[in-house]
Amino acid sequence: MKRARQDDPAEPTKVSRTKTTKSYSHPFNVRPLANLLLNETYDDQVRSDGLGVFSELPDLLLLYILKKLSAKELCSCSSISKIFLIFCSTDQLWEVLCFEKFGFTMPVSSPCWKYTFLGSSFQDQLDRTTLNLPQIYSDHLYFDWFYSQVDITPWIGHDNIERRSGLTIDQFNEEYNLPNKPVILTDLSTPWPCKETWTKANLNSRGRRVLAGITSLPKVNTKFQHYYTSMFHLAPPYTHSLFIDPNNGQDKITRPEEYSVPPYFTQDLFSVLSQRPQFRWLLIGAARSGSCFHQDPNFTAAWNTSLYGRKKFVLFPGDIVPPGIEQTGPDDFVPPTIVMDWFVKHYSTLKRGSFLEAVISPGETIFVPSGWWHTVLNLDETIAVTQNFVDEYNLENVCSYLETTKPELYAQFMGGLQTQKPDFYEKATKKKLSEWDEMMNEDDQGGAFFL
Ligand SMILES: O=C(O)CCC(=O)C(=O)O
Ligand SMILES: [Fe+2]
Repeated sequence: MKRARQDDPAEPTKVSRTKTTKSYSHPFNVRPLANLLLNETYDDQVRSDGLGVFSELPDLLLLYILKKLSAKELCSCSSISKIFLIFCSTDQLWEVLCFEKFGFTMPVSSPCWKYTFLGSSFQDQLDRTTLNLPQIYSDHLYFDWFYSQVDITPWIGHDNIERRSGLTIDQFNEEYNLPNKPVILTDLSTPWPCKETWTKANLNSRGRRVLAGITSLPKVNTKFQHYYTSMFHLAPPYTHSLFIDPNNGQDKITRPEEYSVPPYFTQDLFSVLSQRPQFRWLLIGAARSGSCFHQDPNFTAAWNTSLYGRKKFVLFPGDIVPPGIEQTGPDDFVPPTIVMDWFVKHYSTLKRGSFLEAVISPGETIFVPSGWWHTVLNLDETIAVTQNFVDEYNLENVCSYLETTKPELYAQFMGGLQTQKPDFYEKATKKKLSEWDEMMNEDDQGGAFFL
């Protein structure tokens, strides 16, 4: 969730004299919890007096209760005390109310949810500096706001992923696809019609409807134009993916003919499946939104081309679980839920060079090989296109993943390969035979082997 703009006079941001350190003063005088350690004179009584019996509750629980209130009730609670005013002004409470009130026809009136709900004139009347608000310490109240403000420029300019152009298909396969190594290709999208046609204005003018979802609210069928406006005015933390698939009717905003699959990625072994997993997406994201750490579905590889805006990628090889991720099984991991959260908490603690990172600019394509962990932060408003694919180079990874975790899909895939692409069926099954042979050979050399 990001709302406040740097130039909003109601959201003051102090810039220190040293220029390099910026101090972030929250509009309602909230500080991160850790700062409490620095305040020896802090008087806890302020919180107890302000919240009464509710001061016994942890902040998260109190916010959970306040989330049940209507706008009118929140406004009434705001007048109980200054501390209640601070809690009741938290933007996450107003996000839900805004979507209930406006759906995806949000008026573009304010960079924060509360004032969008109440109308911009209300914001004009409120001068928080005269309220003399007490300081309060809470991560739950502070960080949403902080993520919308924090300087992200130190995260730019450390690119260590190779950039290449003019590669032949053989060169690409030999240098990147076979070794499963990321690369940025700078010359692939030049002839694509979508470079002209997928502008914000043009996509909006196509007047289509999409099934759109936001946070925990149910998906709604809305005009793409409304969805787009709401999303960019009040940016949610995630990149939104809309399927590019003329057959399932989900996304008639774009058509596959508006771009062409770059020659390195045209092998598409999942095409043997009659019902294949979704594999191509239009990605739209506001600045500071993104995709949290993940490995791509079914261990497929992917290419991702930005058409508008810059995208920061951070990648780790499949056998190194990135910091901040708890992995308990192959398909079972808990990523940070907000991309900005990962960048703030983990990115700057990493040793430079111990992972891969780069910013891709419009027109550039990144190859994300099979199994690589990646997270993406949109530095600007972005429109991108991505496809996942299975080719002969990642076939083995995909097969061993499917065999252990999705046996039904595995059986369909093997069946499809056997009838439609027998060479690849052999390739997919040959590896297993040789493993079997190895075991038998080991057995020959003296090990006991029971069937
Ligand atoms: O937000 C992005 O561009 C990354 C998308 C991605 O990694 C994916 O769709 O798997
Ligand atoms: Fe991905």
